[in-house]
Amino acid sequence: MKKRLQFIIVGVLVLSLLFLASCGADFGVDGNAEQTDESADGDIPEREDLIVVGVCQVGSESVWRTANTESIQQTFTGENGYFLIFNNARQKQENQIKAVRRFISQKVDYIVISPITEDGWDTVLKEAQDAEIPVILMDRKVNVSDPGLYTAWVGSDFFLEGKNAGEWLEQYLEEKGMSEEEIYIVVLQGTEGSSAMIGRSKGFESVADKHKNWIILEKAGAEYTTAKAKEEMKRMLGKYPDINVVVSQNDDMTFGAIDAIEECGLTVGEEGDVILISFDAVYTALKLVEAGKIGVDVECNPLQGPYVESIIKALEYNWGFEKENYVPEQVFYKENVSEFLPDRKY
Ligand code: GZL
Repeated sequence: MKKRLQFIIVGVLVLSLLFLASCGADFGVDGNAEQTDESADGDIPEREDLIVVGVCQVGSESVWRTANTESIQQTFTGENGYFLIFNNARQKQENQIKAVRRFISQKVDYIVISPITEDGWDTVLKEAQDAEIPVILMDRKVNVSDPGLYTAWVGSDFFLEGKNAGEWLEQYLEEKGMSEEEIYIVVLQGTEGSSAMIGRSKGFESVADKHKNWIILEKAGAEYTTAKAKEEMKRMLGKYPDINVVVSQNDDMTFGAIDAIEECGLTVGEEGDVILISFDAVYTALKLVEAGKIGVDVECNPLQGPYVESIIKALEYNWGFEKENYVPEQVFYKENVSEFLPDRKY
């Protein structure tokens, strides 16, 4: 159902934004108000010529997340024909569910969600369906009884990411003549129950299970953050006398792991004590791949705004579209990374 936002005169808009700022709203890149938990629940004025999109983001836990948010905010701008209401759930699913309910009461045209975890979405997605507001999932997935509760999904193949990481390790060990040696592995996992954590774990383990000499000592939750990963890595270095490989499910955690390893007097990289496997492929991490400190970085492409917009356009103009939409990504290692660095966008 098409509802358009009547563009009110600039003076009234500025006064409204100043009022929102005084009651704790944050503002997005192009000045559209970000709704926080404290924001008013009032209806958006009758809409004429802008498509209103309510976006419910996981949080701001990582460099990847920042790039993902920027992609959304650079896509859904006023000049592109959108009014963006952006909510940062700060890692809490309850905040996401509240934001979705607020979007429903505000009668937005579309709801976009990056679900923090996969479970717990049936009820609120049914409410959006009853309100006839299409829901597009971005980045992570949901585990619901009826896939009809969401219109489409844009994101990565997390299982393949994990499998690619495992196959890189297979090849690396073979090249080093270590295929038969006992390899002690610890895993720094992302948010428990998140699609990326589930997929990357299963994908890597689908390869590890083929190697009896690969011993996964522990899988530690570190919430995709540098601080938690450093803490967990330090703890595991004290617990296990021999760690050969760290599988870190995002670059921010890898940065924390490197700090912990080096503070313990150990070294990382090909000639070092510990081999690092990472995910996301943000620029800073790729520089560490080039320097030989990270062995492999499996890209997870955060630039998903245009893909989400293409689904909204398809819905607006009754074009066809896929239910599942995978973003392009690749695997970086010392031998190939340098050629890609100049053009990296995040
Ligand atoms: C992956 C995304 C993950 C990233 C982390 O699609 O959900 O969440 O790998 C981010 O950096 O925090």
